[in-house]
Amino acid sequence: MIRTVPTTPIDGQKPGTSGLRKKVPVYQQPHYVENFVQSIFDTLEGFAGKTLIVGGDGRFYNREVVQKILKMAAAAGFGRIKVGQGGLMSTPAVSAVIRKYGAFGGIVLSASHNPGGPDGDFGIKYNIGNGGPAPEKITDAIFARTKTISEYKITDVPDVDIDQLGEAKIGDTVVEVVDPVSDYAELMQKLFDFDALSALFKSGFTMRFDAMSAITGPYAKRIIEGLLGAAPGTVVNDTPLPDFGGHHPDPNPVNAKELYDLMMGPDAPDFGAASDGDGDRNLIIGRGIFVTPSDSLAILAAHADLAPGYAKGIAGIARSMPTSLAADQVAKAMGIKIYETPTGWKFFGNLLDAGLATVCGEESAGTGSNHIREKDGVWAVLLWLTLLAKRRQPVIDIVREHWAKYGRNYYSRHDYEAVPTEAANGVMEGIRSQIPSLPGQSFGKLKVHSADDFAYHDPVDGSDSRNQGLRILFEGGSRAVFRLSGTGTEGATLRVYLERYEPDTAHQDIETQAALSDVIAVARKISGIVEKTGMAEPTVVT
Ligand code: VG1
Ligand code: CO
Repeated sequence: MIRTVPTTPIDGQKPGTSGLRKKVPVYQQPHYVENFVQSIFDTLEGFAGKTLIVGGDGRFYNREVVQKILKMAAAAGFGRIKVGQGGLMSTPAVSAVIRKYGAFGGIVLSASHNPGGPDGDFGIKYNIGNGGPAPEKITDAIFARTKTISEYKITDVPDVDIDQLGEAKIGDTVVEVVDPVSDYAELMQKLFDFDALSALFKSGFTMRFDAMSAITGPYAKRIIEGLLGAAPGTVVNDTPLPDFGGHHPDPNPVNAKELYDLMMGPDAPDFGAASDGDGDRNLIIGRGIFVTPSDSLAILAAHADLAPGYAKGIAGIARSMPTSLAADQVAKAMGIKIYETPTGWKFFGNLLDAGLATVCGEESAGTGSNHIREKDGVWAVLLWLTLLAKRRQPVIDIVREHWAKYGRNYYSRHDYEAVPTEAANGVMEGIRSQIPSLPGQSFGKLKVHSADDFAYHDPVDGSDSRNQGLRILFEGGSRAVFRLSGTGTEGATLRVYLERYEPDTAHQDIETQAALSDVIAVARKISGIVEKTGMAEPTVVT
């Protein structure tokens, strides 16, 4: 039944920040999926007879790719494949399921926060046995393999029915169609006090969870409405659709505008949240206040011990380099270590495995913990609910009290999207060339303390990752960081991260862009971004 198909290498199959992301039409080219999937299998060793987990966010082309993977994984010799019903499983759930069943690894089909649909994006990511994204050593090897591949193996069988729960066989391989939510929900019940959270909703607490027609709908519906008893209708846009119903499931105040407007208006519920395409990000909005992901990380880390899963306290906090320094203030006060890693969840895996960090987060709305090895949108919501159940205060008061105690890190990210690659590289090179001469220079009120090209030395496996973003640190705690996105599929995306520290409560209520105006001006001046890209303003400001 196994057919060996000759093929030739296809250019550009290099995994980025989080898997291989390309436009759907690129993925639809003959052999494109097969070459990449075979390259993953060719890179791995020792999986014969073992279990592989497969699931995706339901975006356009998900079902077709699931079938290809089932047939190829069977041909490669996996013993069992657990696939989510309908080909669906959120990224955090895949991670949880890999860990629960001691699977060899998993394949996540998603381009996460990138738009979906026939002209949207698709993505494939391999996760290792700890449940986390494959580290660079493996993704580099996969990429190398895509450049030499000459054949792939696939079983010649009809499509497997992935809509009915139960088991089928492809040759000797068992294909098990599983409920994508239940294992995940069970894990959440271990970490959080569901009785206390139910009591919160019983007391009249109201919330809206916007699943943006992506994968978290079934999870939020079952957990928040089903197990916690929130009112029906609390979870909106709860059916995963191939084109996300036209939503751009990147949960920020710009893309989740409907939720944002509701939360800023007179009819706002107590709490608002949203997640992204594959369910690993979270957006947190209180009545009248958007909580920046960096602040959210700091607040959750400071209160994680309220949840039974973290009752013993947390060992350390890890954040990606561009994420604000708010979490550092918390770590300092708690007397625990803070780790600063490059962007991308794969860099947290070793810290979590080694027990050095318990809570991790990124400025891009990713927060998570050692319960799995991915960021986790619904988890972050449940931890916020834990805090709200305990404190019975509005979100805005909790955030203000946090700032009063630790200082406020004003924070914003400016994205310049679809920039011609040469122009984007020109901006980065221009800044890089100034790095040696920047320290000591003054720009108005801001004096550069130090500047570098961020490199990370992994304290666990000793690996080094270079060129992970350009940092300019000013005296007093302000920062400007520049990086090129590793998830975009159109030209280049330049991300500019801006931050200012304000310990004085009298100055903690300024509008964010105004508060950051000096840093923004200096960042523009040093980078020459307006002249070099021809873009007077960023595409997205969050
Ligand atoms: C972006 C975010 C990064 C995140 C990555 C994957 O990467 O900045 O923090 O880990 O997306 O998130 P980049 O390289 O475009 O800046 V997800 O939820 O899209 O898998
Ligand atoms: Co995501």
